[in-house]
Amino acid sequence: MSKIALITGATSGIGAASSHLLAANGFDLILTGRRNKRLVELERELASKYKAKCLLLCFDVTKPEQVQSSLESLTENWKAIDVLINNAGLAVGMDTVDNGEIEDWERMIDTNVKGLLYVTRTVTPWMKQRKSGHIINISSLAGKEAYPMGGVYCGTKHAVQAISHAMRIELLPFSIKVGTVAPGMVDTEFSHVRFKGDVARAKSVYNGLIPLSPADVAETILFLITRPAHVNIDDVLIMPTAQGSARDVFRIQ
Ligand code: NDP
Ligand code: 8X3
Repeated sequence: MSKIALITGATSGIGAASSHLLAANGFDLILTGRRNKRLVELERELASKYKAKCLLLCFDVTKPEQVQSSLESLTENWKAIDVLINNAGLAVGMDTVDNGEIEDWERMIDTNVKGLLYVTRTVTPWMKQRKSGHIINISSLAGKEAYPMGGVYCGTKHAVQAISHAMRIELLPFSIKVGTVAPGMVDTEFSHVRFKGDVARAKSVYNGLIPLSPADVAETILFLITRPAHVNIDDVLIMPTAQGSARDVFRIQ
């Protein structure tokens, strides 16, 4: 029988790449995001390339009622989720704490922290009942270190690390694995969102270096979720070769 994986933020970047790789490896997929058109296109592509079985749920992770009612609409078969990938997330704006936009902070905290919690709160009881499951939370290099102008984003990803660690301990009696994947720079729509559609600024982030691709991160996720039952990889920091820390990047001029 195929395993079932639920991926939040499947419409772009790391989530879309993970959807492709998991479909290619025989997973049935619950794909979620706010952009329904993209979900529909993704489902069509995965069906034609890999004959994948997909179920689409279009919801906003920041809205607890939407999260709960969408997930509760799943049939019992689909509720038997083996792998939950909490990937939906974003950075909005770059500024010092005294100048930051409150609306930007709220979007980051609501999506990266509260959204992850809402989804996890609904799915985890189903895993506990079956005494089986694996939760992968997508953190960031920003969950390992802080950098100026990114304080709130870094705070949300530090929260993801802390929440994941606590969940890992809470879920020990249920044989549920919890792991974090913390990437450095990945070339996705991330910078486009962070810089609010400023294409030139978003592109400049990756000037003169080769960033991680979303597929690089997806391969790491696949490795984690295909270890034997007695092995849990708690935490992975994955970086482009050209990046040594949030602020140490080697660029070819
Ligand atoms: P993308 O912008 O390409 O993808 C983000 C995904 O999150 C989209 O599918 C988007 O879907 C979804 N999303 C955002 N807000 C919401 C919401 N309110 N409700 C539901 N879904 C939402 O970026 P990445 O692939 O790079 O980001 C994925 C994760 O990786 C994030 O958690 C990010 O913080 C993390 N990360 C990214 C790094 C990078 O350099 N790119 C590095 C380290 C970590 P939709 O808009 O359709 O809702
Ligand atoms: C994204 C990586 O270094 O821009 O999570 O914060 S970084």
